Amino acid sequence: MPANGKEDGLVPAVMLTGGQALVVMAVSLTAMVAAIIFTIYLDHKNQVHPFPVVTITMDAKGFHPAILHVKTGQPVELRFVRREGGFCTKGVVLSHWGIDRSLKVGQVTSIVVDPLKPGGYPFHCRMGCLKGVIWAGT
Ligand SMILES: [Cu+2]
Repeated sequence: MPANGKEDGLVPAVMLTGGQALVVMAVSLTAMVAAIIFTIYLDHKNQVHPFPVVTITMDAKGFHPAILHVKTGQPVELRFVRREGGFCTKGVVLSHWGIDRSLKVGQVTSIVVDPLKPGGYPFHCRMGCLKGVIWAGT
């Protein structure tokens, strides 16, 4: 039997004294903490884009895609690309967030939104004739 019966379940193959068991535990804990810190570091390093990006082109017929499916509670970057110079594609309105942004022909306009609750978040041109919706699900 080891000096301290409690260590039996931890290291059954080796008989450890209480002091040795403490050292093993300390080393394991240190390794675990180091692994966690390293994982966080790697995550941080790899996060070029911390949230999803969706590109939406816009022409006289509307938004493409007009229906987006995203995750609730996570920001999403919408990249609007205006394909033509018609009056309808001059801007996009995301009323839930109070956003009204002008779009320039051939340019990318980035808008980050955060759908906090599941459901539909409509967007449209300034007159409301071209429509789309962001569906936030789980
Ligand atoms: Cu319009």
